[in-house]
Amino acid sequence: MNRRRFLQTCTAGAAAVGLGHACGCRGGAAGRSAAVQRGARAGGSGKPNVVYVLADDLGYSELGCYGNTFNETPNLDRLARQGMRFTDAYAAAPVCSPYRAALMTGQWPARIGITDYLRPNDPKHLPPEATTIAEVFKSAGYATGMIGKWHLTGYEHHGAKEIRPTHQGFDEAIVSERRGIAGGSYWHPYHFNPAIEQRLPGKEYLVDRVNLEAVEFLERHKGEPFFLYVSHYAVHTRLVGKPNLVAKYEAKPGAGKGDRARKNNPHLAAQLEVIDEGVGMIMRKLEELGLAGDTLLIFTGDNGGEDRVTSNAPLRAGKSTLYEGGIREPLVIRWPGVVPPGTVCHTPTVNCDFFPTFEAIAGVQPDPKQPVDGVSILPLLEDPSTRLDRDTFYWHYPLSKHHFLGGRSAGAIRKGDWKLIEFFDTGDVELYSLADDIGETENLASARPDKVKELRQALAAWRKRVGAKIPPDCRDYDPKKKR
Ligand SMILES: [Ca+2]
Repeated sequence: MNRRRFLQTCTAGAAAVGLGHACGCRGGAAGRSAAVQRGARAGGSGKPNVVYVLADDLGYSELGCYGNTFNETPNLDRLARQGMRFTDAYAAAPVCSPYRAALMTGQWPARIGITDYLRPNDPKHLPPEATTIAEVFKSAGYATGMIGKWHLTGYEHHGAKEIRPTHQGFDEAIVSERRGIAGGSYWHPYHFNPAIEQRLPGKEYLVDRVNLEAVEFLERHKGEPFFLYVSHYAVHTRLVGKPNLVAKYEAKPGAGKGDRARKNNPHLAAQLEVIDEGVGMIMRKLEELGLAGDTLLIFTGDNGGEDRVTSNAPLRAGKSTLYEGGIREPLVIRWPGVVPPGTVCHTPTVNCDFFPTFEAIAGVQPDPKQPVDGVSILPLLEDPSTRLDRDTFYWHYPLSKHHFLGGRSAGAIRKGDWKLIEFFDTGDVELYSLADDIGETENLASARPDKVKELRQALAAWRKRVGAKIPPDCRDYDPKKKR
């Protein structure tokens, strides 16, 4: 059996039983031996580095390489030319914390029990006993670091038990919150952690600071395999761009006005430009250190853009909803020697997939005690046309009142190109054919009762499998109830 065939068999086996690890090759160990050996340069450790850059609330349509003509993202566009761009990359949730829980553990948010964003005094946190991607890398001898937003715990400052990144496998947690998320605190001193000392001259801007810390981490750990998670607080509202960049975008044709513009938002564009600049700094630093060929560089977002400050068109709606605008994300991955440059992958993926993918890359045998819902995407990284034997994705987002951005208590399933959203508040369902209606404009529920029945049953069966609950107060509530 050749390597690719073996990988496919492995993925198929994993999908068939619903666990990313259940196959004999344990999440793609064969993929590792082949892909990793090709990715790692002669004389290297054989353990490729991984840099995962996450932008907060960055929608599907903001990057130049995703068709945006107002924002300027030259470095990310270059990254896409050198790597692979995904058109159907999903977030496991339409808001922050559950996305991050899924990223860390490879599990659906419903399984791990974090389905909404955590409040500052939340008694919930990512359980310390869960194995995280940082712990996976650490067990393989990697240096692990995260910079920026964590949002997987309540905070001591607000009377909660605080489980920090350093409790979850990260050796270093830099410029990270100790009292709630940034929420517009983009200038030093940072409201989310006043203990952070200024390091940049003049008025220090948070996105610049995160970028600086990222390249310094690379320099510090150049001699060993490393995993770096760069988790920007931008572009979460309230949007605050650097004045010179805001002025630049305000002067462009078609510019929206102010930080609440619903299209061509100059503040969003200004913030995104600095994130893009940081990706350029990381690319340059990797080149300079001779590590570009040994490093997977990943860029993505955690949930859809807030559609009161931007547009996710052609997708419908945005953050907090289970329409595509809330859950479909930009994803670009570069890995010289493994990922063919300038490729586009249309196979759907979800961010739970990174956990088994990283296990395969690091050569770590999975912990049999931790079920994993994602599958390794290594076969896609080598060949984007590979068909994974996994075609169904699930979302579970029970709310006891509407999200303040409009999201409703709901669950959703995508199977092939069919997508069903089941609203828990009213019991209504909507059915869309994404193949010819990416904007979810035509509800086919009454035209296709057979499909509705099939998908509803599959969604209910999945909820049972992963222990997803719909609390009574998340059904039939008064939509006007105040949060
Ligand atoms: Ca977010």
